[in-house]
Amino acid sequence: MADRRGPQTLGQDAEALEEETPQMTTETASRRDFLMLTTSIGLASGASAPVQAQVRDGPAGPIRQAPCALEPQQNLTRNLLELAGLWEFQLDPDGIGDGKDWATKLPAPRLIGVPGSWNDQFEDTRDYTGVAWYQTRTTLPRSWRGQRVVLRVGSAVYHATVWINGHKVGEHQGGHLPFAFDITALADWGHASTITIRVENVAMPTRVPPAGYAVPGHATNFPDINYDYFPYSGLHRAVTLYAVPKIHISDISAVTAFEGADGLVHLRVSASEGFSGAGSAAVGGAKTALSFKGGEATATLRIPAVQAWSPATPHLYPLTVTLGDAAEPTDVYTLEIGVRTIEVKGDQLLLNGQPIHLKGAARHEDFPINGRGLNLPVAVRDIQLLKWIGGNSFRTSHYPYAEETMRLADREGMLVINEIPACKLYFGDSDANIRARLDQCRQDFLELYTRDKNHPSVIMWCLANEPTSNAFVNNAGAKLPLDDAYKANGLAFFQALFGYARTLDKTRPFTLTAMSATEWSWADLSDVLCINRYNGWYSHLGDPGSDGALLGPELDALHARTGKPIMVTEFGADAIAGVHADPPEMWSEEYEAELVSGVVDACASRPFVAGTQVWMLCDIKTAQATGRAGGMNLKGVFTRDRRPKMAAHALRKRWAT
Ligand code: BDP
Repeated sequence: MADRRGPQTLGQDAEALEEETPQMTTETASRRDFLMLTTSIGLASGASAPVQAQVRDGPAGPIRQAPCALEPQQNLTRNLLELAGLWEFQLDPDGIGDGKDWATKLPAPRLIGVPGSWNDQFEDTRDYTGVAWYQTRTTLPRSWRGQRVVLRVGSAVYHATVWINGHKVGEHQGGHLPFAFDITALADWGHASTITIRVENVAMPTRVPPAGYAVPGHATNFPDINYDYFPYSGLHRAVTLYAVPKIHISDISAVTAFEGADGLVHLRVSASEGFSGAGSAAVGGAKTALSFKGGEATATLRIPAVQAWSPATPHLYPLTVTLGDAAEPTDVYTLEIGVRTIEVKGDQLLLNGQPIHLKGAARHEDFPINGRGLNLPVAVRDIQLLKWIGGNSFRTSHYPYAEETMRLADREGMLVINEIPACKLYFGDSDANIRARLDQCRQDFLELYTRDKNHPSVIMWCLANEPTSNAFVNNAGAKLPLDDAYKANGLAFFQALFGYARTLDKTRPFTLTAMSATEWSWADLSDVLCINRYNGWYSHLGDPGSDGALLGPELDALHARTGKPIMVTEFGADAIAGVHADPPEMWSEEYEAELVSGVVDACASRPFVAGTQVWMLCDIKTAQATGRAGGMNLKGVFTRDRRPKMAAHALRKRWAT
């Protein structure tokens, strides 16, 4: 049953929240959440938590977590085998597979494309979010023997359990981020290995994004979720096996700065096995020796007459780190970096010391049939569409995007607001639920930061989208008034989350995006205030000019109160491509174009507005709902098949010319 107890205070200060270990609870799971009882996730994360998934009962020696800081690469010392293709697949709606050893062999599988969401691949899986099993077989090449062999999953939404040859190696919770296990101890040389991954995406109030907290009988969506994108499920990104030398580079952090015309690269490298010994690093003609002690080495490299990274000149430098002797390296890894700085000064966001205005869109990873599965041509095309409208930026609404997209953004000079999956957080249920969500948010940020910290395109982290102040709806559909405990819960939560995130990254600003009813005490923790506004759509119906007209004074007041830079990170209207009306009517292309133009003009005349990002780049699939024609959110300025609507032309006129 969903928890309907009123808001409770978490304890007033964030520290108390930070220190106690959050507990996953079954208390609030709804009936269909029976899985909670069988999977028993038992989170254990926090400021000092290990980065990756938990490790379970591998029998043949220790199964070790593998860091996901470095995307696997094929080079002189490393090998990479991607397991994309047709996998065996079986739904398990009754949760019987564990007891019947499906990890060894699925009894009645069909074939499925990986990567890809399962939902649109079959008729009976469209709205299914329960347990499903994936299985494939491959043979490890003999040449990998003696190396560390790692299995890495790029994204499994939402909870995954992994087996090799029937031995459980670990679990991971939270979609959209990679996790990996060192499976060397289980490698069966000379025989085919069976890899099994059980995935489920059941909506629960203890998950992020949370779902299932609305009062029963008042479901507003089908499937019943509380966020506005389809709950696509499955193996969404590459599953890879890779081999690295026993002593290998496990992490690289490169923080850049300028000194006169030179670029500085402050480097921290981690190596496995507590390696102590020599290495080297090279970037942009600069070279340095590295001296490892206990697996760590630091150095600063100076690139003379550096070319700074920016949207206009997205110059990237290959940074190569070597372990051991450069002529006969133990391990080598090459990473592309950009030299740039980002900071907030007064009411300005400064890139390389100069005020920058972000123009662009929020997006989704969404395309027919693939669902949320990796689709490289679409990822490439979307950045071209952003450039076509004159954009220089996007937000990874509402979850981390594929690593390939982040590399594309670096190369194409896109400024990225990188968001964890904390969409529509809620603070009105039990302490235990709120703590479980905080725990997951911290884990998500830790994993995202670890994965994306070296991308020059990432200029800001977004720790939540539209935490809800007004979503607790009673059976009559009325919104319940907020009480002080609810507000205090939210504030303690965000103090803990922002505080934790700021200990990891001291070089980038943080934000959350605030809807009109989000508590200002929460949003004010941001370095750049980000607001989402839908005047002319959810209010002021039929008046497309209202958003721009109302935003102007609101922005001025916000600026006067806080003195911070402000971004409008969402605004828009649904438009059915091909529907026209004069005078403009809701759902017509003219209405969307007029609304969007009004907001862009209101922002353009205010120098403290650091960015304007339309909601959204392309139409997306979402849950079925009143107001979601065809199960779609149609606020794209391009259609789902990437054709421009009038609003895209209006933006192009303003931004690209
Ligand atoms: C905002 C949300 C976004 C929705 C959008 C909308 O951040 O996820 O899709 O509104 O309603 O509230 O279209």
